[in-house]
Amino acid sequence: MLKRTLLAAFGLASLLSSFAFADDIKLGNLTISAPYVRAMVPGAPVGGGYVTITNAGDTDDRLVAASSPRAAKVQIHEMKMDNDVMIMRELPKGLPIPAGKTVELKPSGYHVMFMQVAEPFLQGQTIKTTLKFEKAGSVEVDFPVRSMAADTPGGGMPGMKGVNEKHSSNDP
Ligand SMILES: [Cu+2]
Repeated sequence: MLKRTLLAAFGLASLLSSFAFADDIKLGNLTISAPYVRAMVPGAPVGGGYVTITNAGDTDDRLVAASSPRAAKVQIHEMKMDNDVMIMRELPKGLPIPAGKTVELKPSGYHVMFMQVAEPFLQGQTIKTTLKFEKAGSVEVDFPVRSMAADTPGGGMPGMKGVNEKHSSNDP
């Protein structure tokens, strides 16, 4: 009897833990979850950051800016195919977070680009980053550093090595 109760309690606890995201951040109508950045190879000046943002409100919002003490500059980028070439560019007006929608920043898509990074991100570190939204305001998010290959379908981001402000990813 006791054993069964313990088992049930354990089962419930593990069920709960798989649904509860301790690092979810609420900011107004927005929920910011599952942030992470990729570890960087030594000497690489840029790193990509990923996060999921849900807008539960009935007004559109927009991720307009980001900053971090670990990077001289942080931009909001998109990656897409252009004439068979994967290109990456800044979204000058930021990334729309439409009402009632979830927007996922993920490899080969939208991302937060950490630029002019003096000390490469190492696995196990936490990169403090401030995300600024047009309506909801600003919030500090801890981005844990995951392995270089985290969530990568087929390797790292192309053309990420040595790219600068005006980067296309035509190079190997
Ligand atoms: Cu980028």
